[in-house]
Amino acid sequence: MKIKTLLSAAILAASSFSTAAFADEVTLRGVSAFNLGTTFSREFEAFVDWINENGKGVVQIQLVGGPEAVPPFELGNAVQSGVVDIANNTTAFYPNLVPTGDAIHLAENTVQEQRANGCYDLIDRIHQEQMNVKFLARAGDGMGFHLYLTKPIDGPDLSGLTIRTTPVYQAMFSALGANLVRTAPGEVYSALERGAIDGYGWPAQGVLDLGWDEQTKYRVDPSFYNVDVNLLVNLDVWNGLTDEQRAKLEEGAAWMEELNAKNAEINAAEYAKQAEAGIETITLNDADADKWLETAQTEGWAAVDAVDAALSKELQACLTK
Ligand code: 173
Repeated sequence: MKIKTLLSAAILAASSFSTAAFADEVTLRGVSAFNLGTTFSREFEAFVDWINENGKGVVQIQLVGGPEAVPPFELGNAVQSGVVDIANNTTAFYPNLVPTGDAIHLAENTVQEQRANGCYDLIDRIHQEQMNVKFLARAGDGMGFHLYLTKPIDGPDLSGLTIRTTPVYQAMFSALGANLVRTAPGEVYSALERGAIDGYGWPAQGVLDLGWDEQTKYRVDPSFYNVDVNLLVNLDVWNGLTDEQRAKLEEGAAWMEELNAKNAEINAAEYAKQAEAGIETITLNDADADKWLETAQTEGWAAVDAVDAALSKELQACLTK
């Protein structure tokens, strides 16, 4: 009930999984873990537009809002319980519900390859069983994560630094000696401003549209992992849809996943904009970069192994080359 009270009563009343306009048309309420209009809501909003354009008379999505509607770390529970019908969320924000979710960003193959080799079905099954959601689609593929800093480093040693984290960076950064503080994105700017943190983990894209460049001096290269931002549909809602409605949502999902191919180009443009905004690049030398990436993969998988060794093995087999 806590989350429900955060959602505007008017919005809930207006469209509680309603069949108002057409007998067969259903409207799903969607919430994003990221501010609307910013990088990690971009694909979701494009998907919503696509569905509302191509799903007339079949299925529509009403975008309720972002983190102001449901706090990011509570969105997993909200879509699990059906307070929200469809969520745009990353596994790092719902580790309590799908503790092996970290495996997804350790993937070395593309979403399309994962659909072809059965890995998508495995990830979907885990989400259905553990979280009561249909794993509809994945955005963010083709984009890595970085460490951003307010002070320079000269190698992969983070001891003495306090770094903002999520489960994505936890295993790697702590193995490299950092002190870690877990926060939602909304708290990063003020933590930097106050000097409470010396840096933060974040993807290649999105620093500028959050204004964090004002408080950021360095980006450490190379990037590691692959971003996952996922469309999750409450499973009871999903199972209550008609075949036609589900097919339309899956068509939109495939369309959205094609957008991942643009990430290489967008990453390059974003790096150029970061440089223009005064963010310097610290490029680790070859040996240090090897250690950086080796630590990322080894510690990342060790953390998934520790949660569920059997599932970790199954995921590793279809996510790595
Ligand atoms: O750093 C984060 O908040 C995080 O884990 C994440 C994951 C996917 C997209 C953006 C941020």
